Amino acid sequence: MTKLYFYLDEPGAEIWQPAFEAAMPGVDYRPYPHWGSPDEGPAYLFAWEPEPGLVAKYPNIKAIFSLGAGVDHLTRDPDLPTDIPIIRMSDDGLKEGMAEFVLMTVLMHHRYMPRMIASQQKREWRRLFPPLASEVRVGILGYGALGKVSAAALKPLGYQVAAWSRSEKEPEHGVEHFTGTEEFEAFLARTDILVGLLPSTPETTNLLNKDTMSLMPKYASIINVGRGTLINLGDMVDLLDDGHLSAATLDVFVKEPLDQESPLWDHPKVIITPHIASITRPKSAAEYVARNIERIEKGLQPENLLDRYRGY
Ligand code: NDP
Ligand code: OXD
Repeated sequence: MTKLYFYLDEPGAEIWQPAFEAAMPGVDYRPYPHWGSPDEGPAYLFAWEPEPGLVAKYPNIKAIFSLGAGVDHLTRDPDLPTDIPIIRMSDDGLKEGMAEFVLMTVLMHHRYMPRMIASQQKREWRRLFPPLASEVRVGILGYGALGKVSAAALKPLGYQVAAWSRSEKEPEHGVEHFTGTEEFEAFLARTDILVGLLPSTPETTNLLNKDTMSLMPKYASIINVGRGTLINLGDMVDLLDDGHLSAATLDVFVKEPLDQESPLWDHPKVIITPHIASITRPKSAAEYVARNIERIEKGLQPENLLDRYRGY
């Protein structure tokens, strides 16, 4: 019988149990702290941000399923054993949710909604006339599972979509592609609305700073749904205040929840959402985990295995 440990850093473990029981009939589902002894035999772990040191106490864990597409909530544990395979979430629900959120926020930036909301708060009747979607250049940082579905959602509206990633890609679906550090500046220079969909790694940390964001056209805007480490927020606020950038929507932060004292909450050009751009949904996630446990048990490589060297 498959044993599945479950760890969530907030309440809600009970809504997952029926989904796992439906996807894996007979599963021995054990939400934390009811994991039992590690001597009871092998187990898989499905987790979001387990407390540091916990996983190391359970050498019976065969593989960890990240509840999210990102893995930084796991790998920041200094005691995490380096030999446990980690499988990233990439189920259909996560992709659909992200495509919706990116489409919504790109439309909001394109149609000047942050400025409309700021005007409303001042009771100001201020008419602004946006360009057509076909005149707006959207740039997606990261062209993986979520970058691709987001690009596909934007294209039918006519946006000029480009994407940037580490490795070269075949041109597809009319999305212009930029590769690596050599093409980063050209990518920024052609981007009016930038969507951050990168994992947190040493290479992506602080990638958007005063120098790089200044390369974007005047009145460009930023939507960050990847990880908070991407942006130097102090530099971003300076560029919003001096008018170089026109707006930012931020869904992810280095420290979550965002501090109560953060000046970002009140910034008239900033929209904050609490890491909900996309969420992992029990039914499709449980099916994804079940499918991958079956692969592991058959000796096959699971889908979306973390490459620890690349960091994603
Ligand atoms: P993928 O691994 O499928 O894609 C990652 C993309 O980033 C790839 O295109 C990769 O390039 C690119 N990339 C990574 N490092 C670099 C680099 N140094 N330079 C250029 N490109 C780089 O991940 P997903 O699309 O599934 O998820 C992306 C991120 O979104 C997650 O890591 C997570 O942090 C975040 N996320 C946020 C959510 C939210 O609710 N806010 C929800 C889900 C995910 P290449 O193609 O060449 O490998
Ligand atoms: C994430 C997620 O990795 O929610 O942020 O999937």
